[in-house]
Amino acid sequence: MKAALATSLAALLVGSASGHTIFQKMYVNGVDQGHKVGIRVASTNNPVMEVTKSDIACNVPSYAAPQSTAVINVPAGASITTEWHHGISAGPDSNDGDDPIASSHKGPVITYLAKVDNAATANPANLKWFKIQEEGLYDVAGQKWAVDKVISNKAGKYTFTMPKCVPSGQYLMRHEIIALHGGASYPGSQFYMGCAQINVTGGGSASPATVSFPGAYKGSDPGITYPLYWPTPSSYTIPGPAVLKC
Ligand SMILES: *[C@@H]1O[C@H](CO)[C@@H](O)[C@H](O)[C@H]1NC(C)=O
Ligand SMILES: [Cu+2]
Repeated sequence: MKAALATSLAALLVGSASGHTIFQKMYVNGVDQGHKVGIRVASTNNPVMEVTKSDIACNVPSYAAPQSTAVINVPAGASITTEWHHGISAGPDSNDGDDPIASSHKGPVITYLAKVDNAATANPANLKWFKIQEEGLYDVAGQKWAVDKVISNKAGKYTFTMPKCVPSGQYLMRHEIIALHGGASYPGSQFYMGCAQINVTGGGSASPATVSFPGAYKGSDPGITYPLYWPTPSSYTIPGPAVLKC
């Protein structure tokens, strides 16, 4: 009985391992900025598993070659849409049941910015990050997570607003999905992120408190070690600091 349970659990884990994802495209006020343009696209769709590793900042350092040198202009207050896919693909892959990400991969979508001098060349180590967006379990009755919006219509898209008070200038934008299906113990939750190279224009004068990656997350955070399957989730505490309020 115990062995059978272990076997089926192992099968579940192997099955779900195929549903990974990559952040690879961005739209500003609905305008497509181009596939893999202005984004440090991870060279693998495998998740980062350990919050203490340097990869937790902007994913594996060997970004999908060639890494874009573009910097995307983002007016403060603009609508940003990101696009995720299971593999590297310019659009939805209708033949891939796990595109944009396997439906098992429930969890939050979170976005941070770090001020840099040159977004195209900035080293993601030792930056100071502040959170500009977060969404977790947004519909308890329907058990709907931010990731379900990414999966919606298989589009891989997620939309949020660049806060108006973010100061003008260049940033790395760390955009993240945390998949909680393995999160009953740590390490188990899967961290998917990519960093976009952006230039905020027409910004404000916020001076938000900052955190480091690694550093902002602990394996013991209630939003990281999280029992997704039982009991049925009634709340979820998104990890990291408070979102910037303008
Ligand atoms: C950022 O935007 C400002 C204001 O439009 C512009 O002067 C500057 O050249 C831009 N920088 C980059 C790297 O695009
Ligand atoms: Cu996965």
